[in-house]
Amino acid sequence: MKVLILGGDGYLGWPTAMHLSARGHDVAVVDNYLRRSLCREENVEPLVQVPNLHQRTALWESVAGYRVPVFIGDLRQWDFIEIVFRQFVPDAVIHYAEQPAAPYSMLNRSAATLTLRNNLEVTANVIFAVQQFNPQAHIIKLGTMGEYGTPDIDIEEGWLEVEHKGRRQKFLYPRQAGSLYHTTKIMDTDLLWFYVRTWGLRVTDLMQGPVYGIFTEENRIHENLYPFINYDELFGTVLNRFVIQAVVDYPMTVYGKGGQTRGYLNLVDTLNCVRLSLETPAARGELRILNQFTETFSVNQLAQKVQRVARKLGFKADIASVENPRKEAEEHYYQPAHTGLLDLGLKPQFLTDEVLSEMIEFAARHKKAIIPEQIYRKVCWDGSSKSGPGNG
Ligand code: USQ
Repeated sequence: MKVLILGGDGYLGWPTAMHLSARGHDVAVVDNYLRRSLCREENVEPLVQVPNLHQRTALWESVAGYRVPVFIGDLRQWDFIEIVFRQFVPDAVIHYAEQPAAPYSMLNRSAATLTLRNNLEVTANVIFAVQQFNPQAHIIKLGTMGEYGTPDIDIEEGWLEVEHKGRRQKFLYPRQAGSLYHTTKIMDTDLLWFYVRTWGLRVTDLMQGPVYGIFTEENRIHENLYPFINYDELFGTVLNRFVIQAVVDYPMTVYGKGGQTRGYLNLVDTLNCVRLSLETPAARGELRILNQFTETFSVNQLAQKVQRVARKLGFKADIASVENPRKEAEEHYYQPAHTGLLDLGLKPQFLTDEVLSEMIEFAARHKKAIIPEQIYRKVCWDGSSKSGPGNG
């Protein structure tokens, strides 16, 4: 298939580009380096320096033989997205092109409006471009488990059958996000659902949990093919952060009581989930929603797992309970369904001691690059944070 990956520079976008091209798909990548520039603005660095997309695609072609064309530009600009879709009419669009970080979206007013504008306008442009250039194309959109929040009832896979005064109908499962970023994902889902109903688009919305991991089959060939690994409070996800904290003797930052439970998955499983969704597309006029995670853990359980494995490797790996900068339930019910991707054939890569050891050993080899000041800056979600250049 001709697959256009939007957000091809990111933690998930670049590994997906390699994975799909290595499996025979004809892939092109698009990015405007938004995440790189936000990290620079906020003075945060990834664990390993990541070559730009032109350099990475040239390297990928030289080591693996697959050519991946690159488009650099802003998908909010119609002129740009039009050029991309004219030059590379896709059979499928994988849409990762969003400001992806919940804490960044809560930093200040300008970070909030950037997140809103970027995420919603790009999704709207993607919808219009697909409708204009290939209405048959399958849109695979990265949503988030955070759209559901942490309700006190079981979470279904996208939809809920409601009985009201003797009549029944299926609706989108109630959504109540915990950050502005997660709220933009709800709005994305609503936009897509509207155009699925109105224009008969073909959409898969993947409700993904926090992803961890560094290695994929493809990036083991060369270290310049590794993805971004952020460990700072704004852009890093919890397990990657704990691994990096453990190797620099920074007590693992469990926020509050640590009972916050989420559905996690390995980076390798993200790739397999996206590929399985691509190769068995949604029907025309269908919004297919799949909950994309393989295991649930509380933050305490994650910290304890990292501690156990890191101690075997000789690290102190202490755990601290720090003041929670976020507004979230710290103890709650969590029972989300996740059978759709297993039915499509997903064989999960669980969080084993071996997986953790390999991550910890990798972080230890890059220990010199870790800047402890980036780890906890307390961006308070209660509206009291004033940090950042765009607070005006
Ligand atoms: N947490 C800690 N200590 C830390 C960092 C996080 O206790 O040092 C806690 C958070 O408070 C939260 C949980 O760990 O309860 C997960 O936090 P996270 O930063 O790993 O994940 P989150 O901000 O929710 O966002 C990430 C991705 C986002 C994706 C989402 C899936 O950045 O793109 O949509 O995971 S989900 O969480 O299911 O909504």
